[in-house]
Amino acid sequence: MSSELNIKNYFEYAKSLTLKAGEIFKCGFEGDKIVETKEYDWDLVTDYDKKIEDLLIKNLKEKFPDHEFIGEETMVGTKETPVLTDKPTWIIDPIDGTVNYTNGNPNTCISVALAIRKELVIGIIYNPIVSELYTAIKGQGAFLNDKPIKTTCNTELKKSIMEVELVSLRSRARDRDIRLGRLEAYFNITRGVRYLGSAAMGLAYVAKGAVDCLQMDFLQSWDVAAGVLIVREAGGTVIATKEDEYNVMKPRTIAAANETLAMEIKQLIVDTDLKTMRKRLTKTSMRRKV
Ligand code: 2AM
Ligand code: CA
Ligand code: CA
Ligand code: CA
Repeated sequence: MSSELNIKNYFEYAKSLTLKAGEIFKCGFEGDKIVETKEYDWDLVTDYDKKIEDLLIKNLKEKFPDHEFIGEETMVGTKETPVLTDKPTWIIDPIDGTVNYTNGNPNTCISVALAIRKELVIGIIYNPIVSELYTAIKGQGAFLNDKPIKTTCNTELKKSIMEVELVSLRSRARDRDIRLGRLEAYFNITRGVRYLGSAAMGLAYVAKGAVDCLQMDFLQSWDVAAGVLIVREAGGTVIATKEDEYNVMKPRTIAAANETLAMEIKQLIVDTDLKTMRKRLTKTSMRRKV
């Protein structure tokens, strides 16, 4: 069993290591870097993504040799599907918002989380460019630069600012009309729609109340693990809008907000998706008739 004391030790070490990694992050942000495209020309990776992930994993491994690791750049290289075991597992995104990072846009960060027995117990999101360190230990609240943070208690979508994610519009052509239908609904219903371009920063913004809620699709565990715990510890919830139970290893379609607002988003998604499918069916049958 990992005692509270162990978790505190893991946290203190990971926090100081993340701050150190932040110095490298800043060097790459301000200076020269090698930028490569992955599968698509809008999906980028830099030499700093790899440098930062290597630094984090190498040091954590040395300090905690029996722990497991899931890091974006390591996993993508192996093409394996990451699996969470009962062992303490660090879930790492060395640069979340790499496209912003390469453009000198400060909405980008390092995301580090620890799960023990498949439960998130530590979340750290660090944006070295604006010096924001978001932290959470399970059961102990969420903090921005050591000051407690809370999600908003706004329970009406029509009075909410909503963070969304638009990458899936490009990467998943077959879901395009579903996503566009939802976006139209968000535009019509909410007070405003925002897109930062960093999933982890989006969750951090929900946690500190800079946006009321967030809805995103097709993310990976490393995009969200730290942010999920930080939102929960800030009094909010993260739900799977398609499944009954939220699973950090399958964060396909999620909503984050206070409980009431998250449930309102879930219902809106069900209703809007149904409308889109009906429209799709009508279009298909009209085409057949012509
Ligand atoms: P990344 O920068 O670590 O790749 C951008 O909208 C957000 O979506 C970022 O958090 C980005 O993480 C994430 N994302 C997930 N899948 C992506 C993809 N295939 N291409 C670009 N960004 C992706
Ligand atoms: Ca990436
Ligand atoms: Ca990411
Ligand atoms: Ca990344």
